[in-house]
Amino acid sequence: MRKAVRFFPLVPAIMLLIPVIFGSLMSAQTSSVATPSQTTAQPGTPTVAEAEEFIHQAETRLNDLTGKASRAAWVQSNFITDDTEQMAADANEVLIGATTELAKQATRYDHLKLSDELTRKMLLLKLSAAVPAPAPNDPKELAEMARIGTSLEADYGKGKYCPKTGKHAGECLDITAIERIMASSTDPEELKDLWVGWHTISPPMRKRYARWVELGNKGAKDMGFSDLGAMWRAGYDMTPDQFSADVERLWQQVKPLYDSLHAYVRAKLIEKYGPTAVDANGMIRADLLGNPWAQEWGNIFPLVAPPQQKEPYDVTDLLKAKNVDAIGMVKYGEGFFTSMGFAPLPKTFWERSLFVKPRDRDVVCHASAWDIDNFDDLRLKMCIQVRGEDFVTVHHELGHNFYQRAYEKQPFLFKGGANDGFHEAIGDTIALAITPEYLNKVGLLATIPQTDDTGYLLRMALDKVAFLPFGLLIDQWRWKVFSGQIKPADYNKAWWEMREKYQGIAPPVARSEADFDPGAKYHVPANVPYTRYFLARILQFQFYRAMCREAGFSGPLYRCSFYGNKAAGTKLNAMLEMGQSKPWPDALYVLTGERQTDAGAMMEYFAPLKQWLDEQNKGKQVGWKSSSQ
Ligand code: X8Z
Ligand code: ZN
Repeated sequence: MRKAVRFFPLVPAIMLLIPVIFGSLMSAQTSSVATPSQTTAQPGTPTVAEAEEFIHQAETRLNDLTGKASRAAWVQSNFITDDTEQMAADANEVLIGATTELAKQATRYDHLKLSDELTRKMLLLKLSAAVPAPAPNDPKELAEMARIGTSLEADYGKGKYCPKTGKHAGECLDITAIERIMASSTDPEELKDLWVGWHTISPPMRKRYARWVELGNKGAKDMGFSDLGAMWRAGYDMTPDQFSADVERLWQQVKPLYDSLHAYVRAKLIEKYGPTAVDANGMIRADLLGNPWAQEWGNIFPLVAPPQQKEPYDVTDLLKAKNVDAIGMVKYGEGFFTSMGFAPLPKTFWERSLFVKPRDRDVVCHASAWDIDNFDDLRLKMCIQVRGEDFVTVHHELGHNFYQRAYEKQPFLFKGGANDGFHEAIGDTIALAITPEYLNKVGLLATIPQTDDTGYLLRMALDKVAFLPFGLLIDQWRWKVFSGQIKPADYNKAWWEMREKYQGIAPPVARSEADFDPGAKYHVPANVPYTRYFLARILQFQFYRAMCREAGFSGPLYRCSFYGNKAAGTKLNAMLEMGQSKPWPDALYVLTGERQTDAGAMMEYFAPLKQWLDEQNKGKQVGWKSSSQ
């Protein structure tokens, strides 16, 4: 589990930092937060000066170890071999061991009255072992956990489906190829075959995953948490229970929008594929939504577009028409940030990043942004395809890199997102501003179409709104796995109960406990927490609305772009450069003037579409019946 390293989405990096995040909360509400409770007996009563020295030493040590683990993880993700896997696991073992040890030692200073800054650092240090998981006490178990974590992610990276029959007989398809075909195929047999084929990569992970959960829980319990899920949820400046309730509040805020979209898309898919597109309870077949996990549905826009309102342009076509290649796409992304006043990326970013899939070896293609030395060795690792979807992902990843750059002057323990949802939201906020006006300004789109905006909004909703229940359910499943409510013998059954309940989708073929479908989604074998993406989907609209205000934009929210606007950039930077030095509501306040995560901006953005969807759905059933209800 290279999770210990500082990169996104690899928890690793994050973990150090991220845990930090919730630490802040604790300083505000000491008694109500889930503070790790164990104490490490040491002789003598410590002084404030010793506490300062302890934190100084801890930051120096962790800075060094994260750098080493990041480099090992970088090489391992770029050259997956047994040797690099072992080297990355070794470096990670050292890092996780040290982080856990320091987190425990920090409790020695609990009774001291420290400055706010030092109090927050202590909190963040205690939480820094949370992601992917703190080390169990037994060094053998720590080594085992590091090995399992690394091997699970490597197995995902090496995953391939080699069909024996059908259109792709004789080929071996990796996830990049499968995603590409599933994005455009409308052949239900082909889609089903690819879906089932990809899900064959994960059953071998099941046993190791269950063991990893056991070990992760041991570490979390040693740190005073009921289980690893509670420890993950402790990183949000409130108690784990308060965080669960907050997530539920947000879900209830956006669920009516999702339900309207689901009902509309379902009707269109029945028109296209006939009644077999949907099961008897009204759930949509999971392989028909343009994506192996049905997490974003933008690729099926042509199937569901409003009559006469086909999307007037397609970003993939625009990129291809201008011969923009992978690096060109990243240059556009960088250009957006620099137009708002951010400094360009360092030269080493261009020299050291991986932009395209190498032909001769296995790499972890899942996109990630790295901060190798916790300073300015920023890198992107992505198998970029020239298509609109990847254009958005490039902006997403650069958001991580520009955030990392913005907080580079913070001390080690404050280097991180205000919370992990913030880190995931920055690049997406910029990508929301890829409007027709923006594309026109940068020369990708010759003329701005003068059409009704329903098509544009529907296209956005297929990605942004459809994602919400998916963003939620992965950790709803994992939290229950960690707490023991879901037992290994029920992993797959419980997974599909969640998929049904939240997304209203059903597998194209019967599933059983011989399958391990959660393992076919990167973040499960890679042990990257996922609620961050749910939060980010909501936060990005809050950030976007605030930046549009700052830029003086008037008009429907979804037409706003702040490209070239220095005032919006300055305001964004003011939040980014804080890192995680303050509880996240303080950071949110700096950019938006608000202190609560709130889906109001997202609902405002999609309000005209919601009304339109509800008209289309008149007289039709909305919702579905899931077997667990
Ligand atoms: O994992 C990612 C990023 C890296 S942090 C590419 N995302 C989630 C996913 O792909 O499942 C971005 C959106 C959700
Ligand atoms: Zn990300």
